[in-house]
Amino acid sequence: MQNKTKVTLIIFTWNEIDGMKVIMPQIKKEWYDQLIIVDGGSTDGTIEYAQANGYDIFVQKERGAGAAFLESFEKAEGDIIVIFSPDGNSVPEKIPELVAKIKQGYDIAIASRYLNGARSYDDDMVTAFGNKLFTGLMNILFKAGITDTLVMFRAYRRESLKRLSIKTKAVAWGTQIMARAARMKMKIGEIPGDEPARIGGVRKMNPIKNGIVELSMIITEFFRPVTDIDVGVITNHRHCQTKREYEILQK
Ligand SMILES: Nc1nc2c(ncn2[C@@H]2O[C@H](COP(=O)(O)OP(=O)(O)OP(=O)(O)O)[C@@H](O)[C@H]2O)c(=O)[nH]1
Ligand SMILES: [Mg+2]
Repeated sequence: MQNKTKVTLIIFTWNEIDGMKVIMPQIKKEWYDQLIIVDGGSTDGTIEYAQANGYDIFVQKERGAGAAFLESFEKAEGDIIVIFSPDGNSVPEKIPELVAKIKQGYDIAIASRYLNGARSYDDDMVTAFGNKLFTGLMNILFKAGITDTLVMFRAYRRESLKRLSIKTKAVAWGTQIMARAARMKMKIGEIPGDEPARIGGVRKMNPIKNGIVELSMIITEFFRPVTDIDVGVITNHRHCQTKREYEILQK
Protein backbone atom coordinates (compact mmCIF):
# COMPACT_ATOMS: atom_id res chain seq x y z
CA MET A 1 0.00 0.00 0.00
CA GLN A 2 1.25 3.46 -0.86
CA ASN A 3 2.14 5.75 2.00
CA LYS A 4 0.16 8.83 1.02
CA THR A 5 0.38 11.91 3.23
CA LYS A 6 -3.09 12.42 4.69
CA VAL A 7 -4.66 15.80 5.37
CA THR A 8 -7.21 16.53 8.09
CA LEU A 9 -9.14 19.77 7.71
CA ILE A 10 -10.54 21.04 11.02
CA ILE A 11 -13.25 23.69 10.78
CA PHE A 12 -14.30 25.80 13.76
CA THR A 13 -17.93 26.91 13.89
CA TRP A 14 -20.05 28.80 16.35
CA ASN A 15 -23.14 30.28 14.75
CA GLU A 16 -21.61 30.68 11.30
CA ILE A 17 -24.52 29.66 9.07
CA ASP A 18 -24.12 32.62 6.67
CA GLY A 19 -20.42 31.98 6.09
CA MET A 20 -20.89 28.21 5.93
CA LYS A 21 -23.37 28.45 3.05
CA VAL A 22 -20.95 30.54 0.99
CA ILE A 23 -17.62 28.97 1.97
CA MET A 24 -18.26 25.22 2.40
CA PRO A 25 -19.12 24.62 -1.29
CA GLN A 26 -15.77 26.24 -2.21
CA ILE A 27 -13.79 23.60 -0.31
CA LYS A 28 -12.74 20.89 -2.76
CA LYS A 29 -12.84 17.26 -1.61
CA GLU A 30 -9.44 16.54 -3.18
CA TRP A 31 -7.81 18.95 -0.74
CA TYR A 32 -8.37 16.74 2.31
CA ASP A 33 -8.75 13.14 3.44
CA GLN A 34 -10.70 13.87 6.62
CA LEU A 35 -12.92 16.83 7.44
CA ILE A 36 -13.98 17.53 11.01
CA ILE A 37 -16.24 20.38 12.06
CA VAL A 38 -16.00 21.29 15.73
CA ASP A 39 -18.96 23.33 16.86
CA GLY A 40 -19.17 25.59 19.91
CA GLY A 41 -22.93 25.04 20.41
CA SER A 42 -24.52 26.75 17.41
CA THR A 43 -28.22 27.60 17.49
CA ASP A 44 -28.49 29.26 14.06
CA GLY A 45 -28.75 26.15 11.86
CA THR A 46 -24.99 25.60 11.42
CA ILE A 47 -25.24 22.06 12.82
CA GLU A 48 -28.28 21.17 10.70
CA TYR A 49 -26.61 22.60 7.56
CA ALA A 50 -23.47 20.53 8.18
CA GLN A 51 -25.46 17.34 8.80
CA ALA A 52 -27.67 17.87 5.76
CA ASN A 53 -24.55 18.22 3.59
CA GLY A 54 -22.85 15.13 4.98
CA TYR A 55 -20.09 16.86 6.95
CA ASP A 56 -18.75 15.24 10.10
CA ILE A 57 -19.71 17.71 12.86
CA PHE A 58 -19.58 17.36 16.63
CA VAL A 59 -20.34 19.76 19.46
CA GLN A 60 -17.39 20.30 21.77
CA LYS A 61 -17.85 19.06 25.35
CA GLU A 62 -16.07 21.92 27.07
CA ARG A 63 -16.24 25.64 26.43
CA GLY A 64 -13.47 27.66 24.84
CA ALA A 65 -11.68 27.83 21.51
CA GLY A 66 -8.74 25.93 23.02
CA ALA A 67 -11.10 23.12 23.99
CA ALA A 68 -12.38 23.09 20.40
CA PHE A 69 -8.81 22.63 19.22
CA LEU A 70 -7.97 19.88 21.76
CA GLU A 71 -11.16 17.91 21.16
CA SER A 72 -10.85 18.03 17.37
CA PHE A 73 -7.10 17.32 17.41
CA GLU A 74 -7.90 14.10 19.26
CA LYS A 75 -10.06 12.99 16.33
CA ALA A 76 -7.61 14.04 13.61
CA GLU A 77 -5.98 11.19 11.75
CA GLY A 78 -4.07 13.11 9.07
CA ASP A 79 -0.31 13.66 8.92
CA ILE A 80 -1.04 17.30 8.15
CA ILE A 81 -3.69 19.30 9.98
CA VAL A 82 -5.22 22.51 8.66
CA ILE A 83 -7.31 24.75 10.91
CA PHE A 84 -9.91 26.77 9.04
CA SER A 85 -12.71 29.22 9.86
CA PRO A 86 -15.75 29.26 7.54
CA ASP A 87 -16.74 32.83 8.51
CA GLY A 88 -15.28 34.30 5.30
CA ASN A 89 -11.96 35.22 6.93
CA SER A 90 -10.05 32.24 5.48
CA VAL A 91 -9.65 31.85 1.70
CA PRO A 92 -10.31 28.18 0.79
CA GLU A 93 -7.79 28.15 -2.12
CA LYS A 94 -5.03 28.67 0.44
CA ILE A 95 -5.67 25.22 1.96
CA PRO A 96 -3.59 23.30 -0.64
CA GLU A 97 -0.90 26.01 -0.52
CA LEU A 98 -0.52 25.56 3.25
CA VAL A 99 -0.42 21.78 2.83
CA ALA A 100 2.29 22.16 0.16
CA LYS A 101 4.36 24.24 2.55
CA ILE A 102 4.28 21.48 5.18
CA LYS A 103 5.24 18.96 2.50
CA GLN A 104 8.27 21.16 1.76
CA GLY A 105 9.49 20.36 5.26
CA TYR A 106 7.90 22.98 7.52
CA ASP A 107 6.39 22.02 10.86
CA ILE A 108 3.92 24.92 10.80
CA ALA A 109 2.68 26.99 7.85
CA ILE A 110 0.87 30.28 8.50
CA ALA A 111 -1.48 32.08 6.08
CA SER A 112 -0.12 35.50 7.01
CA ARG A 113 -2.31 38.56 6.55
CA TYR A 114 0.72 40.82 6.60
CA LEU A 115 3.22 39.10 4.28
CA ASN A 116 4.16 40.30 0.79
CA GLY A 117 1.23 42.62 0.23
CA ALA A 118 -1.42 40.39 1.80
CA ARG A 119 -3.90 42.29 3.90
CA SER A 120 -6.80 41.94 6.26
CA TYR A 121 -10.14 43.42 5.23
CA ASP A 122 -11.44 42.52 8.68
CA ASP A 123 -8.96 44.50 10.77
CA ASP A 124 -9.95 47.63 12.63
CA MET A 125 -7.49 49.92 14.41
CA VAL A 126 -7.53 47.86 17.58
CA THR A 127 -6.98 44.45 15.95
CA ALA A 128 -4.34 45.84 13.54
CA PHE A 129 -2.42 47.27 16.50
CA GLY A 130 -2.90 44.09 18.56
CA ASN A 131 -1.58 41.91 15.76
CA LYS A 132 1.50 44.09 15.36
CA LEU A 133 2.12 44.16 19.10
CA PHE A 134 1.75 40.42 19.68
CA THR A 135 3.71 39.46 16.58
CA GLY A 136 6.49 41.84 17.66
CA LEU A 137 6.51 40.30 21.13
CA MET A 138 6.69 36.78 19.74
CA ASN A 139 9.60 37.76 17.51
CA ILE A 140 11.51 39.47 20.32
CA LEU A 141 10.85 36.94 23.09
CA PHE A 142 10.78 33.69 21.09
CA LYS A 143 12.64 34.67 17.91
CA ALA A 144 9.64 33.34 15.98
CA GLY A 145 10.58 35.20 12.77
CA ILE A 146 6.97 35.59 11.61
CA THR A 147 4.65 38.36 10.39
CA ASP A 148 1.31 37.11 11.79
CA THR A 149 1.05 35.34 15.13
CA LEU A 150 -2.69 35.55 15.74
CA VAL A 151 -4.25 34.16 12.57
CA MET A 152 -5.86 30.76 13.15
CA PHE A 153 -5.58 29.71 9.49
CA ARG A 154 -2.49 27.52 9.64
CA ALA A 155 -1.32 24.04 8.76
CA TYR A 156 0.65 21.76 11.07
CA ARG A 157 2.67 18.60 10.82
CA ARG A 158 0.74 16.44 13.27
CA GLU A 159 3.80 14.79 14.80
CA SER A 160 5.33 18.20 15.53
CA LEU A 161 2.09 19.52 17.00
CA LYS A 162 1.87 16.49 19.29
CA ARG A 163 5.30 17.25 20.70
CA LEU A 164 4.14 20.65 21.94
CA SER A 165 1.83 19.07 24.57
CA ILE A 166 -0.82 21.75 24.17
CA LYS A 167 -3.27 21.61 27.06
CA THR A 168 -4.91 25.02 27.25
CA LYS A 169 -8.65 25.42 26.68
CA ALA A 170 -8.28 29.18 26.41
CA VAL A 171 -8.68 31.32 23.34
CA ALA A 172 -4.89 31.81 23.22
CA TRP A 173 -4.25 28.17 22.24
CA GLY A 174 -2.69 29.29 18.96
CA THR A 175 -0.24 31.50 20.81
CA GLN A 176 0.76 28.64 23.07
CA ILE A 177 1.49 26.64 19.92
CA MET A 178 3.58 29.45 18.38
CA ALA A 179 5.53 30.14 21.56
CA ARG A 180 6.40 26.48 22.11
CA ALA A 181 7.16 25.80 18.46
CA ALA A 182 9.44 28.84 18.21
CA ARG A 183 11.17 27.94 21.45
CA MET A 184 11.83 24.45 20.13
CA LYS A 185 13.20 25.96 16.93
CA MET A 186 10.59 24.28 14.83
CA LYS A 187 10.54 25.20 11.16
CA ILE A 188 7.82 27.84 10.81
CA GLY A 189 6.92 29.06 7.31
CA GLU A 190 4.45 31.58 5.98
CA ILE A 191 2.53 32.19 2.79
CA PRO A 192 0.68 35.47 2.07
CA GLY A 193 -3.04 35.09 2.71
CA ASP A 194 -5.57 37.91 2.50
CA GLU A 195 -8.27 37.94 5.13
CA PRO A 196 -11.56 38.93 3.48
CA ALA A 197 -14.29 40.51 5.60
CA ARG A 198 -16.47 38.30 7.78
CA ILE A 199 -19.63 36.97 6.10
CA GLY A 200 -22.70 37.48 8.31
CA GLY A 201 -22.85 36.27 11.89
CA VAL A 202 -21.18 38.10 14.73
CA ARG A 203 -17.60 38.30 15.84
CA LYS A 204 -16.90 35.94 18.76
CA MET A 205 -13.61 37.53 19.53
CA ASN A 206 -13.49 40.37 22.06
CA PRO A 207 -10.28 42.30 21.27
CA ILE A 208 -9.67 43.58 24.80
CA LYS A 209 -10.50 40.34 26.65
CA ASN A 210 -8.60 38.29 24.09
CA GLY A 211 -5.68 40.69 24.23
CA ILE A 212 -5.32 40.12 27.97
CA VAL A 213 -5.49 36.33 27.58
CA GLU A 214 -2.96 36.43 24.70
CA LEU A 215 -0.56 38.60 26.68
CA SER A 216 -0.75 36.41 29.76
CA MET A 217 -0.13 33.34 27.58
CA ILE A 218 3.00 34.93 26.09
CA ILE A 219 4.32 35.87 29.54
CA THR A 220 3.52 32.43 31.01
CA GLU A 221 5.25 30.64 28.13
CA PHE A 222 8.24 32.97 28.30
CA PHE A 223 8.82 32.25 31.97
CA ARG A 224 7.96 28.57 31.73
CA PRO A 225 11.01 26.62 32.83
CA VAL A 226 12.71 24.31 30.36
CA THR A 227 10.96 20.97 30.63
CA ASP A 228 10.59 17.70 28.81
CA ILE A 229 8.47 19.55 26.27
CA ASP A 230 11.55 21.42 25.11
CA VAL A 231 14.06 18.63 25.21
CA GLY A 232 13.71 15.35 23.37
CA VAL A 233 13.35 15.23 19.64
CA ILE A 234 13.61 18.75 18.38
CA THR A 235 12.41 19.78 14.99
CA ASN A 236 14.36 20.08 11.81
CA HIS A 237 14.84 16.50 12.74
CA ARG A 238 17.62 17.51 15.11
CA HIS A 239 17.97 15.75 18.40
CA CYS A 240 18.44 17.53 21.64
CA GLN A 241 18.73 15.27 24.62
CA THR A 242 19.69 17.53 27.48
CA LYS A 243 18.74 20.90 28.89
CA ARG A 244 22.23 22.15 28.09
CA GLU A 245 21.88 21.23 24.42
CA TYR A 246 18.51 22.93 24.43
CA GLU A 247 20.03 26.10 25.86
CA ILE A 248 22.75 26.08 23.20
CA LEU A 249 20.07 25.78 20.52
CA GLN A 250 18.39 28.89 21.89
CA LYS A 251 21.48 31.04 21.27
N1 LIG B 1 -16.00 25.43 17.99
C1 LIG B 1 -15.76 26.69 18.32
N2 LIG B 1 -15.59 27.62 17.36
C2 LIG B 1 -15.35 28.90 17.74
C3 LIG B 1 -15.25 29.29 19.09
N3 LIG B 1 -15.00 30.63 19.13
C4 LIG B 1 -14.94 31.03 17.84
N4 LIG B 1 -15.17 29.99 17.00
C5 LIG B 1 -15.13 29.98 15.54
O1 LIG B 1 -13.79 30.14 15.16
C6 LIG B 1 -13.67 30.98 14.03
C7 LIG B 1 -12.82 32.19 14.38
O2 LIG B 1 -13.40 32.88 15.45
P1 LIG B 1 -12.61 34.01 16.24
O3 LIG B 1 -11.16 33.79 16.05
O4 LIG B 1 -13.11 34.08 17.63
O5 LIG B 1 -12.87 35.32 15.55
P2 LIG B 1 -14.17 35.87 14.86
O6 LIG B 1 -15.37 35.69 15.70
O7 LIG B 1 -14.24 35.24 13.50
O8 LIG B 1 -13.83 37.40 14.79
P3 LIG B 1 -13.38 38.17 13.52
O9 LIG B 1 -12.65 37.19 12.65
O10 LIG B 1 -12.46 39.24 14.00
O11 LIG B 1 -14.62 38.68 12.89
C8 LIG B 1 -15.10 31.30 13.61
O12 LIG B 1 -15.49 30.39 12.62
C9 LIG B 1 -15.89 31.10 14.89
O13 LIG B 1 -17.23 30.73 14.66
C10 LIG B 1 -15.44 28.28 20.10
O14 LIG B 1 -15.37 28.52 21.30
N5 LIG B 1 -15.68 27.01 19.65
MG1 LIG C 1 -13.12 35.36 11.94
